[in-house]
Amino acid sequence: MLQDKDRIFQNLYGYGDWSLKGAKKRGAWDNTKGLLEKGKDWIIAEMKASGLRGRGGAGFPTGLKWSFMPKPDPNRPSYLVVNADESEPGTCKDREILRNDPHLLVEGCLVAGFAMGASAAYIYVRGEFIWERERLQAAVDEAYAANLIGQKNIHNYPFEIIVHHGAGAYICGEETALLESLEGKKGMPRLKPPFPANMGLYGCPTTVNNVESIAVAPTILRRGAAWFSSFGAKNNSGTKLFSISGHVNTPCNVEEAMSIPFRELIEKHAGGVRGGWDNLLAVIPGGSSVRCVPAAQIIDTPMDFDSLSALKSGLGTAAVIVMDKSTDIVRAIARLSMFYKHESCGQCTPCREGTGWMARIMQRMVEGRAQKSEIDLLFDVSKQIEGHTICALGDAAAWPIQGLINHFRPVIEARIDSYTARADKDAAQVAA
Ligand code: L3W
Ligand code: SF4
Repeated sequence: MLQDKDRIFQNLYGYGDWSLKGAKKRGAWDNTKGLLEKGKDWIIAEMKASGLRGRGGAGFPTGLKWSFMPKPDPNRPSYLVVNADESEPGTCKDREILRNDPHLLVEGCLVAGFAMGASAAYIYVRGEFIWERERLQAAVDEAYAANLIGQKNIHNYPFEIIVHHGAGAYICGEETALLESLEGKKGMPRLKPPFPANMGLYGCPTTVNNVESIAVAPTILRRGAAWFSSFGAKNNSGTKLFSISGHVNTPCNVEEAMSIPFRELIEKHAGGVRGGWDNLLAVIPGGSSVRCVPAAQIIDTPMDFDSLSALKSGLGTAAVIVMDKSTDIVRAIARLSMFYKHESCGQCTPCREGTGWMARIMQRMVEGRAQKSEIDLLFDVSKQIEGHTICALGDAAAWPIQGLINHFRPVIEARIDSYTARADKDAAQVAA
């Protein structure tokens, strides 16, 4: 288990002082100038060596992403954009950073912005996060007042931070929809390539990173890449915030070492599964956009990108949704299908039509009012959506259904049988 001294987020639960004074006592803003003086190349090399992979869901290597930014051009500014539009069902970790340790993010923006030659950071905050946005803005204001950021600051690197409040659309968490929204347009994903590093905000080079990815950067640089990469497994290093919800005794957010086995994570921090381990049905380990994993497969699995991918699921945002045997798993996945139908931006046909089609047939599966042959049809439709859309929302809508069919087909079939038997009985009674 990770020791307290190795936790980057020392004020995750908000017991301490969130302000600049409190943050400095915990080590934030400690010799930031010294870090910058080591130069951009050193920062990017150190981030690469740390093995940090993006904490927003995709797990793309952070140092590598920063290295994609072109050399500074006076006619074409570069930007850092922080994705604080945390909306993935089950995920509530970035919210705690904004509330309780916002200076880690503010300092991270300066360090990351410097490394990639950005003149400003835009932090895009989820629409529903009203007082989180106020808290973040207060921290940014403190940083300006203390000359830590701004055009003239003690770090000798002119840098602005702008907090932008979204309007509450899940799709604006997709990086290019977020950029459209920042530009004042409807939040609709762009085709990639070009990637934001070449053509991002206002057509300029831009890196979009998750809140947690940026907030951990200063501590990694201060304590060293070797320290960070000593946690977790190869290619899955570091510490990680997990949001544990559902049928556990004490749901929580916790920072743990990456690759901690699922059972250990739940026993140590969430008080075990409600009703004991024999009562575990399945887990969605990475926010709603990944396939569920049945109990027997996940119990001893290391909670990291590669181990969960090997189970055809994913670490995603590390939002661990635990379901015990009281769960109606068909209804639970049908509810997610409704969510994706509602959040689809509608600009590409497989997603616009497919999410609605899947949600309707899932509702019939919940009731048992379906033909067994439709299970394969549903799977086939999900396969036609996967990989055939502009952004990852299409995949995200398809995967939970594929997980359900792969692992729980007998549950769907039993429901259809039960409905058919009831219907036959009713028909016989009417005939009699
Ligand atoms: C330059 C290349 N840049 C990739 C960059 C790209 C992006 C990052 C990852 O989706 C997933 C999604 C959700 N040159 C590049 C390049 N990049 N190749 O690397 O890209 P990608 O396309 O793998 O992922 P994505 O589009 O960022 C994110 C899943 O995360 N998810 C989470 C969703 C919700 C939240 C939230 O509420 N906070 O994140 C959970 O699973 O479904 O699959 O920056 O530009 N050649
Ligand atoms: Fe919009 Fe869905 Fe297409 Fe993404 S996949 S661009 S959400 S219609």
